[in-house]
Amino acid sequence: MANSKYEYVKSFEAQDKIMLPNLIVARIDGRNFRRFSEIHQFEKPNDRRALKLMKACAAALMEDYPDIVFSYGFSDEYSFIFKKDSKFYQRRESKILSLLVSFFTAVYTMKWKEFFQQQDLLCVPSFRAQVISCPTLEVLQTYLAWRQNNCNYLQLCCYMEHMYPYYFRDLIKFSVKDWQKKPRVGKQEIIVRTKVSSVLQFDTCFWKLVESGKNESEAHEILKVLFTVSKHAFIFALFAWIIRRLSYVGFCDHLLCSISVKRLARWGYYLIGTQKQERNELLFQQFGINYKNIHAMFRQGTCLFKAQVEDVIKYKENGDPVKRLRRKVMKERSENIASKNFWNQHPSLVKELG
Ligand code: DGT
Ligand code: MG
Ligand code: MG
Ligand code: MG
Repeated sequence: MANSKYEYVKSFEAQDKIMLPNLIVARIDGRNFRRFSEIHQFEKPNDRRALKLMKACAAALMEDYPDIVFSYGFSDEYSFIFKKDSKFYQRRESKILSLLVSFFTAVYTMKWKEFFQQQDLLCVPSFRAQVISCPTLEVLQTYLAWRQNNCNYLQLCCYMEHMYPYYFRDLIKFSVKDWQKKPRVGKQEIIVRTKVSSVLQFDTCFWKLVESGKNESEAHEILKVLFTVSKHAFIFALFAWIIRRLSYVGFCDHLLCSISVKRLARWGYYLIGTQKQERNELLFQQFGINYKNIHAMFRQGTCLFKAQVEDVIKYKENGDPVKRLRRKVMKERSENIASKNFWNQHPSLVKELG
């Protein structure tokens, strides 16, 4: 087309280059996966097969595109992070997105049977993608922490749907750990956040009970007994929260001297903790589920890394293996991305991004 009468058309192409030094992050999300998960009878609240399939697609994508150095995902989404000086498709957004999303979707259908042996693929899965260009490593870290927070929050939402009618008419969200840092007030309600692991645990118990033939209200009745003590914990923490709130406006400073707000919260936390063991027992006795083994991937999402490994590429005539260093996608690791510890433990990742 060079120097032809058609060449000028090229100038009409949309300019969508992601400028250096921005880091390229591409996030893929399943379209209408609520319906997709119902059609294919995904287990609630988390379907191991579905999550593993997503992970396999992400890993395949990372193997094929060497510029992607890290990915994080949960539910129906994955974020892919490119190394900082990537020249992949001249850093053009439309090319990157279309490639990633078509590759991912194709692998998803291709690998379906590997993970869902008993379940046919009944409708076409589709994904959409968008680029987030992060100007610095700090922004990227915040972005990932935000996604992980969403992962936690989703679990929380499942829980709220079931718990709300019984215990949370006034108390909506509650976190014994966080509440002191960020007490929040809604319009009519005091908003407190529940510790995410208990949320997940409740949800797992709930759906397992439903699966075993109980209807939803029967399941509630069983779990209600296990949750009654928590109510006291909530009241303790609420109490402590009110005192703290009052202390902001200079009220009851003398009261604060005699009551340790922290101690109250810890008390509540302890009560919730003992409950947790009982629920773990229920899960283990009735369904043979060891809760400790399953909850990291569901709660934290999945991180995929690349690491240098020695790979055998061929064998010599005398049978000796010929080895090469190769970058391979590491298996899932569920970690707390928001913590400083995470980034300290992965200096090579920081080097590739920072
Ligand atoms: P969208 O992304 O706006 O087109 O709509 P959705 O429906 O994909 O919504 P999204 O992405 O916010 O939420 C993911 C949905 O996928 C959520 O409604 C539940 C479903 N889902 C994802 N993973 C699982 C799973 O492991 N088990 C079950 N039961 N559902 C899942
Ligand atoms: Mg979706
Ligand atoms: Mg959505
Ligand atoms: Mg999603």
